[in-house]
Formats: sequence, structure tokens, C-alpha cells
Amino acid sequence: EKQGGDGVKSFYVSTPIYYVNDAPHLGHAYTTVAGDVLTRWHRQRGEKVWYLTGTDEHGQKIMRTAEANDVTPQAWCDKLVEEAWKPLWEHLNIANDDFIRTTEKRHTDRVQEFVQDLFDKDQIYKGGYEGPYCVGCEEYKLPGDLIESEDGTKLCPIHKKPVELLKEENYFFKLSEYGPKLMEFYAANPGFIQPESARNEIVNFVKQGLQDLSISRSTFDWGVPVPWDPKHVIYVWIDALLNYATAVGYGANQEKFDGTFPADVHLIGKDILRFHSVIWPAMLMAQGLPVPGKVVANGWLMVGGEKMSKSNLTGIKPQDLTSHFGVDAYRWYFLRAIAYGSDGSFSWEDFSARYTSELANDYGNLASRVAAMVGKYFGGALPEATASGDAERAVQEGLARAVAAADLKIGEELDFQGGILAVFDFVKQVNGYITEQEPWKVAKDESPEGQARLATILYTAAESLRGVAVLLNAVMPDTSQKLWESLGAEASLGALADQRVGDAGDWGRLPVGSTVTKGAVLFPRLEEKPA
Ligand code: ME8
Repeated sequence: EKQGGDGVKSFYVSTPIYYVNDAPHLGHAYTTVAGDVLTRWHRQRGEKVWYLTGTDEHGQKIMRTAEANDVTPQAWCDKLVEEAWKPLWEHLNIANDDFIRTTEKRHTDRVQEFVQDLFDKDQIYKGGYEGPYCVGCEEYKLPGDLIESEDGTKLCPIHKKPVELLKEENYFFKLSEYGPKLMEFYAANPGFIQPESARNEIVNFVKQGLQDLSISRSTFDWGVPVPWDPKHVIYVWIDALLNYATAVGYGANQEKFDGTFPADVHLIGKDILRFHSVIWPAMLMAQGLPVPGKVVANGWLMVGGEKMSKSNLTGIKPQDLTSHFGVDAYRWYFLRAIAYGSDGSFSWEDFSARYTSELANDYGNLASRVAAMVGKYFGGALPEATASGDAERAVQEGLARAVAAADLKIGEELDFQGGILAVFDFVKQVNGYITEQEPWKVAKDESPEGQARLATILYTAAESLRGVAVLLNAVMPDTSQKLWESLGAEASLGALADQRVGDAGDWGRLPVGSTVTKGAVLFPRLEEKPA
């Protein structure tokens, strides 16, 4: 087990580093939010987590975009990173530990060392290449992978745009030699590629035999110069994949590197599966470096039956949704509505309906009703549960079940939808409990027994909410914080982020006497849909 330097296990999660030819869209935010939820979850397990995101800034696509905008590629990247990418992650409350840019010296120097080393080990050679190239993918395509338009033009299957026939001198990495080793590795690590469909695709692909990989281009210069032959530049893939190593101190800070690398989870979309599950492990094997724990591919957010992309957008920016639904509901919605790994479509109507029924009615109302009743009947001081029976035991068990299920599904299986549903099933159970127990009727019974029952019901409900606040903190941190404060838990139990998932199901943590106040409404009623 890797150690984070002080004996605490480190858990390293990454997103793809995104191309900065344009501003981020819903698809990029989807992967990044998933990574943030995973990060916060593992932090609440008490693990030392390192969450990395960043931007991929080299290559022809970005160079052409900069040219079209009459600025240098560097100026273009600087502007997009500072004005679009970093601000969106801040807005979405992304708790990344670092943000790597492939134009940074800490990265480019190490990339040069890495390829020099591979060259010295005879893993890189110079050759000529002629073949179809997709600038959108920044990748040579195999002729068999292409699709044809109606007039017979060869198109990239992902970008649906014509490929360019390139003929130039390139350096190659001897990827073809790694096929058998990779097959052995996949067999020994069945969980390495997820979901299962992605694993099957890769195993079938590698089984057919691998071609050597072009790693340099010589007809443009927006890349990392090949150290021994600087009219070549290393372009996107070798350059980009190495971000996962250079950002955590590869070749620069050995202690940091040893305590963090390799990633436990690389979160990616299906489009870049081959790079992460074939090329990246082969590059690491070539250097005798450890390979990552898991590569987990999310499905596509779709629009009109097609993958949402920069050229094919819903017309809706993440900010349009957050300004209407709020940041927390945004973080929740995509993970709740779409099974991770499957494709899914976004619809404003579906988001509104789920917001109202699941967030506002089920969750938000429960929180405000409980706080209001503790205020009304007990002056806001959380009463003691002295008269628990079967109904209360069922709720206690429900919380323990929700904790176990959410921890397995979110923490281990990256089944965000399943984990969220487990918590919301518990929310429903608590709502059902209150409906059945009718505390507003019990309140009318002024006998000591009646008052003990009332106290027990309200303690049970408030303590349940304490568990819910902890379990939903990774997905909706601001909302959980509001609930936490309204339960008086900040004062009695300390910071929410310090609450451990492992303790969340221990019944009775919220101290009797905690000051419960009716805080801000967790999910305000939605305004009309903007025109
Ligand atoms: O590929 N649905 O960058 P990129 C879900 N620079 N996820 C989506 C999506 C959609 N419609 N559209 C994009 C690159 N994504 C390279 C990566 S990594 C060493 C280099 C997400 O800007 C998804 O995670 O094209 C996908 O893999 C990534 O954005 C691609 O971002």
C-alpha cells in the first residue's frame, strides 16, 4: 500500500486534462464533478486524497484555434485557462489539489527526460508515416476505424469530420512489443478497465496486435521539442498522459511521487480509453514504473442522439444550469440521473421534475419540518430519545444500511447513482416514519409518556438527518453544511468535512441538547424556466 508520507494511505484521482481550444461544457464538467465526489468521499473515509485536473495545451488543434483568433498559442491557452476553465471549477466547488498545464516547465522538462530515457533504452525510433489523421482526436487513425460520408469522404468516427492524409517523418514508440504484457496485465487485473463493456473493447483491440505509436510531428512546432532532434515536437498523447506523473513530482520530488503515484483512479470518457488503458500502461511498463489502479470511463452526455461536444452543444452552459438550479443540485443531477458508464441525455424538464420531487420535497422539506418541530415543541434544544421501539430500530438500521451501501457504491464501485439512491431511499424511509408517527398528534398528549414519545420521534428524525448530511456532503457540500449548522452539529460535533463515513451509521452521535434552528431553505422553489 502506498503511503502519503505520514503513514496515511494516499488516494490519487485524476480527470483528463482537457483541451483548451474552447471553454468547458457540460461533458467536461460531468467527469470533473464525478472526480470531486470521489475525492470528497475518500477524504471522509480519512484517506489522504490527491485530486488532479488540468489542461492539455499542445497540438495542432489548439495552434489552429489560436491562429484563427490572431493570438499566439500560449496567449490563447493562458486566457482560456484563467478566464474559463479555472473559474468554472471554482464555481462548481471542485476541490482539486493541483491544476497542471502541459505548457508548464515542471511538465515539459520532465517529458523531455522521459522520452530521452526511452530513446536511450531503444524504445523509440525514427520512421516515416503516411496515414489518415484526425486533428480533433490529434491521432493517426487506422483505415479500418474510419467511416464514410454519403459522398465517400473518409471521416473520423468520433468527430464525423474529414481526416487529413499526412505523410511525414515521425518518431515512434515500440508499442507493438507491449501487447502480450498488456494482455497478461488485464487478465491479472480484471477491474483495471471499467465498465465491463470498455474492458471487453480494449481486450479485443489489443488481442489483434498493436502498431507502434507515432509520438512526434515535424510539420508544426506547438509541442515539446524532442531533445535530441528539436525540429520534431512531441505532441498530445505522450505529452498529455505524462501529466499524471509530472504533476506529482516525477523526476523532481521523489518523496511526493512515491507517496502518490500511480493513480488509483483515472476518470476519463470513452473517447480516450485506448490512450489510458493501452498506451499509458505500456509507457509506464517501458520505464519500469507502476501502472494505475483503475481506468474508469464515463458514458456520453448526449444531445439529439449525438455525443455532446464543442461543435455539438445543447446551447446550455453549466452556468446556465447553476444559476437556475444552484451549484449543489447541478452536481447532484447528472450523477443521480445517469448510471455512471452509460450514455444519457440531459433535459431541462427532467432536471426540474427531479429537483422538485427529490431535492425540494423529499430532502429539503424533511430537514425544515424536523427543525421546525424541534423549535416548536422543545425550544430548539434537541430532546433525548428515551422511548425507542421497533419503529426507531428500523430507522437506525436504515441509516446503517444507507452508509454501507453508499460507501460500497460510491467509494468502491464508482456507482454514483446507486450510492445517491441508497441515501435517498433512507430519506424516504425517514419521511415515512414521520408520517406514521404523526408527532404533531403525539404533541397533544401532555402525559410524560406522550412527551417522551414526541422527544424520541424528533431525536430519531434529527439524528437521521445528521447521517444524511454526512452522506450527501461529497455530492452537495453547501447544502450539507447548511443542514449541519441547522442541526447544531457544527458546535457539538465539529466540522462536517471531518466526519468519517465509517462513523456515520453509529447511532446517537448528535448530542442531546444540540441547538437546532430552522436554517435557510435547502432547495428553494424554482423560478420559471428562462426563455
Ligand atoms: O480528450 N459526455 O480532451 P477533451 C461525457 N486532451 N463526457 C464528456 C463529453 C460528453 N459529451 N464530452 C467530453 C482530451 N467529455 C484530451 C485528454 S488526458 C491525458 C488528455 C469529457 O477536451 C470526457 O471525460 O476532448 C472526455 O474524455 C473528456 O471530456 C475529453 O476532453
